[in-house]
Amino acid sequence: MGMTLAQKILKNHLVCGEMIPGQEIGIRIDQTLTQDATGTMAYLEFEAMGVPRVKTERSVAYIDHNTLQNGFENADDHRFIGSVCKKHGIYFSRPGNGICHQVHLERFGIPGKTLIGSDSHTPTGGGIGMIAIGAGGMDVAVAMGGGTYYITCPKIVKVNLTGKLSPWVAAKDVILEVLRRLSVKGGVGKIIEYCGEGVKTLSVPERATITNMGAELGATTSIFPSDEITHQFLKAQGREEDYTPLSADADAIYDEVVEINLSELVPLAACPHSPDNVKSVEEIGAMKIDQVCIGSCTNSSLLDMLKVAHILKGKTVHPDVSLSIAPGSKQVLNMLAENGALAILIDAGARILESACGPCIGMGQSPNSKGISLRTFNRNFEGRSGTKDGQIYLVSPELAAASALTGVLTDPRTLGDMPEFKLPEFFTINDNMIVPPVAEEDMDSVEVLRGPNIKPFPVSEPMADEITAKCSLKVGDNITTDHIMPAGAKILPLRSNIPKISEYCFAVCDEKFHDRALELKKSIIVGGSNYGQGSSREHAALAPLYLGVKAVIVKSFARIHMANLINAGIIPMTFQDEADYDRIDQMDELSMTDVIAQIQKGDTVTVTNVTKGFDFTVKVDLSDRQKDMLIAGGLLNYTKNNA
Ligand code: MIC
Ligand code: SF4
Repeated sequence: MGMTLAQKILKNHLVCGEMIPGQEIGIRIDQTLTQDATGTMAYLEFEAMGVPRVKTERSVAYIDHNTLQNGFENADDHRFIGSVCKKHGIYFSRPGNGICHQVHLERFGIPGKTLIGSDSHTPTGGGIGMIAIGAGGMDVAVAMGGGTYYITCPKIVKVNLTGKLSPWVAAKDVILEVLRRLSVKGGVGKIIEYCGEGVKTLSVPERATITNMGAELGATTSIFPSDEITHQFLKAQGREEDYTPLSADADAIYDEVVEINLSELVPLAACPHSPDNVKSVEEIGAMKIDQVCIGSCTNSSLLDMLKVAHILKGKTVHPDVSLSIAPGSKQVLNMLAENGALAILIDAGARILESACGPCIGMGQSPNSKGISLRTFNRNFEGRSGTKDGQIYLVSPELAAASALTGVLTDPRTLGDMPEFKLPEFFTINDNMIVPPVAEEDMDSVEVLRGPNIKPFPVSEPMADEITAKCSLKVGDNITTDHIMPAGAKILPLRSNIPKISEYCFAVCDEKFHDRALELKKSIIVGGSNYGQGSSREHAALAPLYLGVKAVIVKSFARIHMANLINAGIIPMTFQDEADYDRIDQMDELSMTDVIAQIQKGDTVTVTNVTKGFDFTVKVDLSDRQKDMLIAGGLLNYTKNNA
């Protein structure tokens, strides 16, 4: 039987388990990446493991999230990460060098390799045929130490692309269409594999836009074949030797097939407050806008910027609109400067930001009250922009630039003929902002620099056999990790200080949660479906751990967050009968006995709602390894016990 591309790469890296969808498999990881907002924790965890040098083929640390330095915290963390990298064998991409996913695609990604990153948009690497997966910091730390990475063997969905995009319709519209059809939960437990004739019409940066935002489907990852277009891209990056042609077998069997005719797509936008709330520009109409932000790991490539420059050339940003642009990497910014496009952007009135995540993670450029902001980003969760009532629409760079000029949502197809936008034959290569580690024999000479904001991470305890605790919080469906552990310029500098950052835990849903949880000492959270979607931030598990949360009972979980809970020693439980969700209120007392034996023996645990006087069943549908890890009290304890 033929294999899909994803299956081939997974099989090549299989360490344990059987490639049967739904079963746990362990894979060998060739490359890792971290960014600074999750990296400090990941490197503290790596240090705690006591492995002197990373064992991967390539590990890279990027500084791109916490670049607003209005206090010592972020700068201290950058220095900490830089020094750890130097010592332990990790390449360090300095602040200013760009967004992790963009730079990794340009300089390090290799078709057929496996990559895990402590950032949910790591699947960007799927644009050049990698199996690139977002993970929690602890999983990345273990992989750096040479440990196996475990996932649930995914189902493979084929997205069969036919036709060719019409002028001014973009790669962003492809992924928005997939999100419109499949929703933010549609990819859970699946890898999305792009195939078909239409693939050949898409450049590597366009493919990377699509795989990047596959994270919003909840997918394990997304992947494109590695073909002649990949070859040309790697050659233009001076890395032709990294090219291997890779594709699915002609008779590969997929679990699902989605047909998309590129020729039929139209400009789309994801409306507030979810990436799957997708409408066509026509349906939304000529809405007045206040702000446009172009950039983020989804749409900040040279190709994107050249399109924007073409649209803005000789024009002025509408007087009622603020336009900011963050090119994705130093390479992109450099090339824009060299070819004159940067002058065009500046001339039109764009506010040029440094090559970093910036407004995407609420690091500045929050819109005005109730402001309508068009962004080329990948997430528009409520409050993420930094303005609670901001109305964020996710759109293509073409649509964003056209609208920045008119002040209203504008169909880019009104721009007239579209010139052909081609990638350069050679990119400008200068890796002077990537610091290599010292040789192993010199590692003792490197001092790790720790700022006062870096506090040890909370240590979890082995699982208790009886858990009696109140429900400290009840929330609804689609809770994101931005709800659980918000980001933004004020909170992000606390990423290496769990006691402090936990003051903001769930503040978006309930400002009193932190105090209540601390007062209760131990508690249980109850939630709806797709709980923990979005970011990979393990802080969304570490802060609840610090606040005494012992278990989370929900209708269903998002993949990375569930793994992070297990790593932190918090039991993820799902309702066997979802109707029981309605029978629990916040502050009800819940009790379970013989927890360890029940989890060891089967996949269910009986919970008593002491307050309301009834029993209900929850599923703890985990692999034996995950069960052992929970019983040991999380990944670090488990690793220590097994060492
Ligand atoms: C995000 O886009 O939400 C982030 C910020 O990049 C996160 C990581 C983080 O919270 O640090 C992600 O996507 O994993
Ligand atoms: Fe950075 Fe935004 Fe991409 Fe996250 S989604 S890595 S914050 S640019």
